[in-house]
Amino acid sequence: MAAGRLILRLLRAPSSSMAQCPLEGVPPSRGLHSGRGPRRLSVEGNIAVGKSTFVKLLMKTYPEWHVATEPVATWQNVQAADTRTAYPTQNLGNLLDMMYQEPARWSYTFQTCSFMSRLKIQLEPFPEKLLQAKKGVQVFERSVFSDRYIFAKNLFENGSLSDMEWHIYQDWHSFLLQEFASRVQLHGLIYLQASPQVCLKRLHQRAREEEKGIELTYLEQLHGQHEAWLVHKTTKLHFEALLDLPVLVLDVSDDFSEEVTKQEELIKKVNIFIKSL
Ligand code: UDP
Ligand code: D5M
Ligand code: MG
Repeated sequence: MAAGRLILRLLRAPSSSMAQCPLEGVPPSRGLHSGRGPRRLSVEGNIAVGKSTFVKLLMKTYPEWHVATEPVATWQNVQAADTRTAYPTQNLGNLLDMMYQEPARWSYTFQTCSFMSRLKIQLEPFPEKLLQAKKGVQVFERSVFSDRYIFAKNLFENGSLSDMEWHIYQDWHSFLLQEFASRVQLHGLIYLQASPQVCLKRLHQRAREEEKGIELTYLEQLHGQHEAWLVHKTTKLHFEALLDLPVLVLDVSDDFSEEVTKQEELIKKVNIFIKSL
């Protein structure tokens, strides 16, 4: 049996929370990074908490880093491609909108689409600038893991995915990520934390058309999923590589989009975190 297969057991994360670390918000070094290749991080957090704003700040501060934003535009405009040339041939519609309009009909389809787009991004070869950098850093806006442990899990729990869909989803998610384990590995997570109320305010401010029906209850559910996975560590995980993954919790309740002092404070914590990996 391949060693990777032994990993696929139902495992539970240890109960200790990085948020309880003595150095506020910064976990101790776990030595997870082998010293070769870039450090790979994912920025996690509720809808509209400020992930895109935050990764833009990282790009501005560290132009040498490689940052992959969430492929929302792909989901808003799903294209059928010619099977031989791979050129888009037909616009199939806005899957993000379809999911919010009819969750029970489209949530499973959305999971297949979002997972595939995230997997492709996480599997992309390292860009040249990262290969040349001595200590390269690659940052993803969300990951194949939040797809499952935040969204798919929540959609199952709120009834938008059936037992059958949830079972099939978990089966292929585990299988594929076990196969690609070393290539999708992350070295740390940055959790942007704010109350569901703050997120709702920012969501209204952003005014993305597809999201106008989102209610506080949905953001509360997603907040609970983030806290369970990244703070309380009570979410049952299925990949050994996730179990001891360092988590940097950043409180972004106060506006950081225009506040230079707040931005500097966040960047300082990220800096210490990266060095600890
Ligand atoms: N935003 C804000 N203050 C912040 C962070 C974000 O007002 O400290 C606004 C941002 O300008 C945008 C909305 O909140 O209008 C959602 O931010 P973003 O798209 O970055 O959130 P994401 O969904 O990527 O987490
Ligand atoms: O997230 C972008 C939008 O996409 C937001 O409406 C949430 C939604 N999203 C992202 N991933 C998923 C999955 N896997 N299932 C359901 N909905 C999802 P934002 O937080 O605005 O960057
Ligand atoms: Mg975003």
